[in-house]
Amino acid sequence: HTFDLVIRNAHAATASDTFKCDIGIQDGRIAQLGLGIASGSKEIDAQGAWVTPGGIDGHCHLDEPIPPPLRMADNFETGTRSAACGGTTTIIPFAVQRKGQSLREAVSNYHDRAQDLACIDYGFHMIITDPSEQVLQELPGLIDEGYTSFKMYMTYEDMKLNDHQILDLLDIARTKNAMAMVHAENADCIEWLTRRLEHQERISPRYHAHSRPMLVEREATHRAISLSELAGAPIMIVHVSGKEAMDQIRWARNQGITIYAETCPQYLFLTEQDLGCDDRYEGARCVCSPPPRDKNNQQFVWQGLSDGLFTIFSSDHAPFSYDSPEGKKPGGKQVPFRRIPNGIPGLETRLALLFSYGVLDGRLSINRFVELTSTNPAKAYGLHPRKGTIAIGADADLVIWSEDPQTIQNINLHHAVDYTPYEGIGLRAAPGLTLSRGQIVYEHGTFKGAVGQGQFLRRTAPTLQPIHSPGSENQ
Ligand code: DUC
Ligand code: ZN
Ligand code: ZN
Ligand code: ZN
Repeated sequence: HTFDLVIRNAHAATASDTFKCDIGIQDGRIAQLGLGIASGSKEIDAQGAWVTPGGIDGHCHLDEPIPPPLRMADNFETGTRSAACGGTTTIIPFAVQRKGQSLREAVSNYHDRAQDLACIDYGFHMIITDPSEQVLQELPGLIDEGYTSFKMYMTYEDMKLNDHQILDLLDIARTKNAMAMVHAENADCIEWLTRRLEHQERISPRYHAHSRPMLVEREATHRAISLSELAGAPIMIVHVSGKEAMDQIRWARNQGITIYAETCPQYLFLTEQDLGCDDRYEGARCVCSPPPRDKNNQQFVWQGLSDGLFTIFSSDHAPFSYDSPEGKKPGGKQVPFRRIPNGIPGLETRLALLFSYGVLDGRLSINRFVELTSTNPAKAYGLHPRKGTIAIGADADLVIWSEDPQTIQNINLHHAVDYTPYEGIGLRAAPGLTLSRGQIVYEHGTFKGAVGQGQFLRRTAPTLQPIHSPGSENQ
């Protein structure tokens, strides 16, 4: 046989094309595309189903060390297993710098956490929490070694940076051509609102949303844009939740400022009401930051996905079990919203939700779907063209879609979290088979991969084109 594996009768989609073909795979890479190609040692008949590049989740949190009793439910084994079962073949989680720690220590700690456990390929963004003089000197070397992106927080007491610190880091992003990611929420406004709510004894989960309204995101988004403009370095604004933040991004692009933007499933499928309409604690399940907004904002986010305002679509998977002293009930207790760990799981459901409600419901072209979930994250984070496309020479990271109606149920998911915020949502399609470098890692409900098979990806500089106005590209 000529190939290790041939996928016959694929309806392939990339960010720019759709075509019917057979896909010849050799040594983990795509070796030939065409109709009637030679035989493989193994053959899979896709029977005309959609075949897309494996998903790249450019924003997820796994096994981050956090103060006890809290602990993330997913480590690199359960997290990557869940990702693979949802059609994702590459993840870029975060290596968090603790205060006083060098970036080198932070990154090597994460290698230890991932190395023997990851089932799919991975890189690390750094999270910089302490940009001391030594850290500013050390950062360029780490970028050269393939950690070509880092995240900066404008909120969270233990993570937040001030504007001066952000400018120092953006200056390095500019000279080293790294991708700077920004979590844009105004910390002082959130703290002031939180204290006011606490004085009013408004502490149940639903008040989390009241403590961080759109205004605090809008302000920080505009400030992040200003800092980006001042430093002359493009930024990726992560987890954009609705219209007012989107308006700032559109404004920036109309000024000729290159701003990239990410959104996530929670801003399409959840609303503030999911945090509760009364004081019941169940709403803690959907506590994440920024919080989900309202139905109107969901429609604006859909519009931004279709018209090019958004560059990428990621999960922001942050895995805390609900009924757990390590998760949403710290120490076993129902706590005031201030102390509920922020984040929801979503690695496994990201692609099926966007494919069903975006592509099959006619809101997005299949090409735009591929761009948002795979090609653009590959370009933004220096993995393209090895990852993020179907092309000769690219890694054989592929999804064969199955258009069987089904319902999301946590019992069918492969993460270690005890709930999904998307329980009961219907799907028109889901990944039926996932290949990671030519190996089947998921097939019809069952994980087929192997622990430790994932490889660390040394990444290059971003290769996204500058964006100067929404809709001027990506369509
Ligand atoms: N918000 C974050 O900033 N990070 C993790 C999860 C969340 O909700
Ligand atoms: Zn052979
Ligand atoms: Zn964030
Ligand atoms: Zn996050």
